[in-house]
Amino acid sequence: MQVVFDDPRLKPIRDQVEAGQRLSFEDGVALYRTPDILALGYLANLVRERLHGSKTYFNVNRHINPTDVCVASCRLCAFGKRVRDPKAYTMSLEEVWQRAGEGWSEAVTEFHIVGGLHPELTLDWFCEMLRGLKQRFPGVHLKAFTMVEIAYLARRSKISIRETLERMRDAGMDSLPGGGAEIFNERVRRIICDHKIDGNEWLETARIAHQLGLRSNCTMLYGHLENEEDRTDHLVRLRALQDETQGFVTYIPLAFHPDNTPLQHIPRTTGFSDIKNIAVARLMLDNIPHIKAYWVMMTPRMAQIALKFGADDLDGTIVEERIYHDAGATTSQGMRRSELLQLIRKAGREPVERDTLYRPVQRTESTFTVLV
Ligand code: V47
Repeated sequence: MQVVFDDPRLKPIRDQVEAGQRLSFEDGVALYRTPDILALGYLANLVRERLHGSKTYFNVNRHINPTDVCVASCRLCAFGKRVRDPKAYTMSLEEVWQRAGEGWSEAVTEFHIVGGLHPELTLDWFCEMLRGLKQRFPGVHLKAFTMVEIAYLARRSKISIRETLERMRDAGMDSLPGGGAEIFNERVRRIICDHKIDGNEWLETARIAHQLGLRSNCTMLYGHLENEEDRTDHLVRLRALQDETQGFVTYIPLAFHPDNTPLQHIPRTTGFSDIKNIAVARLMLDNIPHIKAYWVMMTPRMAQIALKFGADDLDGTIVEERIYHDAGATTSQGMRRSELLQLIRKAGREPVERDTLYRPVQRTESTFTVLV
């Protein structure tokens, strides 16, 4: 099929993508600036199908947020609460373990565990939580704690990030989710999350995790105060670390949801920019295998469209999502496995249930085996 490219800036990029060559920072900025979303989609889909054909991955997972108490007070966030806020909650260990087993009967393969930066919960408490989960759910992968949580716990425990990660790994942590990266540019980061670790510290924590053999995801928060250069810089820095460690599994672009945050005057992102962020990522991140269209964030309909614009993954069943719903998300809090299958098929793609590390999962009734 001969696709007409309206934007002349995309012609040399097209040649490079077709030849499988790496795109530069300048190319990234041009991709973010182009209004030619269909040409962008064509190129991103070319790469997506080269890597994965029509396969579209999802998993059966459950989110657990043990606490929303957070000392950071980031302007981007509607989830974190001060310790004395009457609306704040902190689960006991028993509650975490009980919550993990609740919800739908479908056997989960992953717990996705993240929370606020609590001023009192200790590293030992989190290790106990992990050990208790592993004991009760030995077959479930524990994807737990953002780089920000790891760095915070290391500082509070007065030990290195390496030792913190080693202790958590030994307690049962299998990999790390991609949150907390936000945007690496210091000017913008200072405004949206000034009490968090900076971009270099986020990358260094990921580097150490990868060196210890732990895989992780990575994210970028867009649609607030950042510009095209900031976004491209973020992707290029993730790509450089990936060249070094090969530790990132999936990249997830996260659209800023402003409701109930101090930045609620900022308008919501459009479907156009959500799709564009998927496509540019697929083209720039030539060394990260998977691009996730997080359906909670994008809405299921836009996530379906994203599957033709570079994304090959939709995330999972989730069961109970809080971070985006506190910030005004109108999507449901979870989705059944059968609904995800249908969503992917209706988008003209081939669903593949995966575990956290993208090994196919085969189900018989309510049990599952990971095919290695
Ligand atoms: O770290 C917080 C972002 C992240 C808001 O690794 C917000 O598989 C938008 O990282 N509007 C948490 N975004 C979510 C996350 C994630 C989600 C799904 C899958 C994976 C994975 C990771 O959400 C936070 C922050 O970057 N966030 N507040 C907000 N108001």
